Amino acid sequence: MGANRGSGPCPTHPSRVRGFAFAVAAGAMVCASAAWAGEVVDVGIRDYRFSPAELTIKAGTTVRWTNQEKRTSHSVFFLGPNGFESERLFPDESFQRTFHQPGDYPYTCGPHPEMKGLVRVTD
Ligand SMILES: [Cu+2]
Repeated sequence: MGANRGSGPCPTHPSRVRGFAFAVAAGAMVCASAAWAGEVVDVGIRDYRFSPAELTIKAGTTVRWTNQEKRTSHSVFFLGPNGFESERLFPDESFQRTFHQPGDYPYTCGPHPEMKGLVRVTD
């Protein structure tokens, strides 16, 4: 039972229709509807970089990654024991995750491990 338990994607608010599948695969999760009212922060993906690569947000905030490339697909791949990978994002597609638990959430891109990002969640 890690500290990040319960901070996975919200199963009742999937960012994409097919997102439900990995939400279930990620295991038991807490999904507070109130969190949906939280702020949404955008992270762009272009030129093989997450922009901004590092982000500090308050718990309850949703981060939305959008692929802004012309033709390259990427994913958002969270590392660590509760890690999981988003589906592949093609240009103009996005993925979002609401962070309920404070902590550091390092991530990379499945097909491009040289891409690095970090979401820091505070109280
Ligand atoms: Cu990538």
